Amino acid sequence: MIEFTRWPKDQARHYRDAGYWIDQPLTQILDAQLSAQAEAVAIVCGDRRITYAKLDRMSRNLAARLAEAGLSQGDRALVQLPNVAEFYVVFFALLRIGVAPVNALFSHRRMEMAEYARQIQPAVVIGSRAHELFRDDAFAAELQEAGARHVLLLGEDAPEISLAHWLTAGPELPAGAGPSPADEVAFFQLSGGSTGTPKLIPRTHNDYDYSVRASAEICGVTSATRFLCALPAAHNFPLSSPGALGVFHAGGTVILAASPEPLACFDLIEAEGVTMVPLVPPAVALWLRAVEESPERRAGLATLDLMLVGGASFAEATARRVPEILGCRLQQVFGMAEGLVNYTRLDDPDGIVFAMQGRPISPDDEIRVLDDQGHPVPDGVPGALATRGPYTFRGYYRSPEHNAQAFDADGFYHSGDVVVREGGYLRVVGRIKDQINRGGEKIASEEVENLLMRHPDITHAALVATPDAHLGEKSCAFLVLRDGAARLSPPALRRHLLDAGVAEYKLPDRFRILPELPLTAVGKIDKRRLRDSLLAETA
Ligand code: J2J
Repeated sequence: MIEFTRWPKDQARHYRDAGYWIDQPLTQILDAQLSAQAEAVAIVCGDRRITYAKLDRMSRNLAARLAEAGLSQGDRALVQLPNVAEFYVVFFALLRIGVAPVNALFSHRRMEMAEYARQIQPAVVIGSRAHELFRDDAFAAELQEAGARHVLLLGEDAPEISLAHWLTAGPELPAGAGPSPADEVAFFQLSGGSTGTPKLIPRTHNDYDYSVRASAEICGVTSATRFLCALPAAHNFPLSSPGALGVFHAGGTVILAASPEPLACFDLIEAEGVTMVPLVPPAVALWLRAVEESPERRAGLATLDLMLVGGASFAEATARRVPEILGCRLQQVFGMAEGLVNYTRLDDPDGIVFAMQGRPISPDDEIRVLDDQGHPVPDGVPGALATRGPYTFRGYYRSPEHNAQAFDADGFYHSGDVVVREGGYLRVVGRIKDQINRGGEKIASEEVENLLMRHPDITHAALVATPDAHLGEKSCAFLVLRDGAARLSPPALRRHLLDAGVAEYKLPDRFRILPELPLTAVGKIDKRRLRDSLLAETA
């Protein structure tokens, strides 16, 4: 079994007694639909309409072939697929034989992928020829040298390594194969991160399944729901809040889009009768603008009933325009891949729906809002969010030092968000973690700083957030150069980072060279002063 930090026994017992943990594997989501409505369409992907029966068949085919190839419970997989039906096929296939995937984002590049591989030592890697890393066989060979037994690729013809081939009928699933027990690790979620290396979040069947079931109910998902997945399918929000899994749980249909670009999405909404869509705030702004520019576009959105917005801070003024301009209801979501998810409720008054980021899913989500000394603050006063509960993890994978900082003695996870609590609802008002939230994409400052400092001419680096009208935040890197170093241009700096293999969304939007970085009284880099200096520049 895969090691992870378990919940204390008494809490685990309570979560079972309360009916949150029902000891079913996540594959039960599919099994249930197979008996209920096998011929209903589960996924629309381009021209393909994939029924629940077909989704089940393809994922069983892959599971059986992988089992025959020697994969079994406790193995790990590294998966990187774009928004295609195969993403869900592969997810269920791996879970069916107890293989735990890391689902990397398609925007991840060599650095992230190599780091995930280093951490989980995957037995199988599933990628796409459409990604630069798998365009030729060099990276696949590297992974195989490091121990991966199989690399399967979407868009490949050679049967031995063609994902499409592995999805066709082959051997029977061996009798002994099956999902890992429900209180063991099902898969790893990706942390937005605030440390030098990307961190992985072990999620068990029990905890994730509860968050999915409860989310589906809170968001009113039914078999009539037609859900547009335009955010990266692997991300926790479109996967589980209520996400594609919540839609499969209720027997609805997931319609895949390549990106949240409004015009392509509007066409899909009209053609497919989409009823529900999760979006990040910058995408909402694009959708609003597209309808404001051409009001006749609104008619095509007639079926759209509910827009879920989360991932980054969402201005109340923009929130109010969602029903007004797009003609649908709004539900705010404040969630995290680590666990805790908050929703405004469908029957909440406007004052809450537009101004708050929601309240927790579960009556047993415990929330603490703390001051600098770790003491609880009263309602209405901003403080740091700490939480534990039936679907909030208890430790990053193999990261004892970081866990010692991220968790307190009571097992509460400190998310690094600054929130205000009012009447049980939370509003996100700031952040204490060293992270940049670039339109919902999270950048760990330390990770980029370390890469910058690998440049021979850079002695100090500090990455800070700057306000941005469209993305909410962009990033600016402050650099100190080695004495006598020639000036470095922004393109040269970006090239240095791209050569290091980092995802493009992590590239600093701006660079500033300083003779030295300002320090706080205790000798740490004074990021507040750096941020203020940027504000002064634009003022
Ligand atoms: C402000 N900040 C928010 C919000 C997340 C549902 C929805 C989102 C995520 C997600 C998710 C925010 N307002 N409404 O996993 O299941 C910031 C916070 C939080 C971090 C988590 C889900 N919603 N955030 O965004 O793991 O800083 O998950 O701690 O990517 O995003 O990021 P992530």
